[in-house]
Amino acid sequence: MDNAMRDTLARQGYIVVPNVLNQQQLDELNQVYDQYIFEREETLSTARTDKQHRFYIGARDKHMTTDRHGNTYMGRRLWSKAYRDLIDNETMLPILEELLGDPAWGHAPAHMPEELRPSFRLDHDNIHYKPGRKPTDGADIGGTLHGSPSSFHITCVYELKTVGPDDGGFGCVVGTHKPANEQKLTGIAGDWRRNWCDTKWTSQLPNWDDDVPVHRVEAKAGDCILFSEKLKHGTIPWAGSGERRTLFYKYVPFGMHHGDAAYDTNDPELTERQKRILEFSPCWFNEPREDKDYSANPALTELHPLARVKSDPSVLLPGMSPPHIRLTDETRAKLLSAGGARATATL
Ligand SMILES: O=C(O)CCC(=O)C(=O)O
Repeated sequence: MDNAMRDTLARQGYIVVPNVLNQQQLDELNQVYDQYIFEREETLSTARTDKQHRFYIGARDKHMTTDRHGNTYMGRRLWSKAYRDLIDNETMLPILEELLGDPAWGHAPAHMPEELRPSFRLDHDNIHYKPGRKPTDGADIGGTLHGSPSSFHITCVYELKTVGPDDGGFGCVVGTHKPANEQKLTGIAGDWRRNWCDTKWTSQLPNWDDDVPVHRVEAKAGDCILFSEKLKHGTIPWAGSGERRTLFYKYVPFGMHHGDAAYDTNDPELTERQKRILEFSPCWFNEPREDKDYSANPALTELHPLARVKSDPSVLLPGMSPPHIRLTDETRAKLLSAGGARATATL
């Protein structure tokens, strides 16, 4: 990442990295995607699924396996060399290492030891597909705004087909990864989460604050939109005459829980580096979600000895906020009493 990219990312909360994938990679990724869409359509047409939702690919078939630490993983279906290679794409890898490893960006907790900082993890992935729109097609309502300055994950958005200026797809409220700008957005009277973008089917609130403009992000096939999940973002209704084919790879700093997808790390075709990026950390700076069952994943509950109740904000780039360290009340109390001055000093 050069300084111009760093400045843009610090200001906007996202950047578009051009030409990350070449034509051969795009062809291979699209070929597997084609097959998936074909199978999906067959299943859904027999199930008579609602037309509006049929092209959203969310849950995928799973294949369970267990790693050397006794953690259980679910394999994913869109899995071929081209997809595996996206885990540690050579252009995006050094950018991710920097953003997820340097606590100045507000993703890695400040108390994470330096030797662990290069070790980030692919937390989960996602896919959005939309068929090309015809004038006779019904409304597409898009999605609500989400993301928060206390988030700590980073997403690489790979476009497998070009997204033009009025097509829709990824949109965001520029600069809202910083709390001062987020407050301008959340201070807008009305349902700003839903009414954030002017399209054929949706409208932006008339009292929108010009200091926090919405960007409809265009990208060529092969570009990667990298955004911080601190940024308020969402899906703009799809209006393109061509398809939307987008892949989302969501990464977290070492030792941070988010969605915890759990990949098949026993796949013999993964490289050592890819396995390292997929594997759960042996210990954590935050705690697992209470809404999930971690009994099959013992390593997901081990707190790192240097865990703290909050990340020290003094290391941050101007205007940035620290990651939220999710801990139970019990752990928080334990850390505060055991760590004494060390734990409270960062409060
Ligand atoms: O590109 C999009 O459709 C928005 C994606 C999104 O909201 C997300 O990844 O959380």
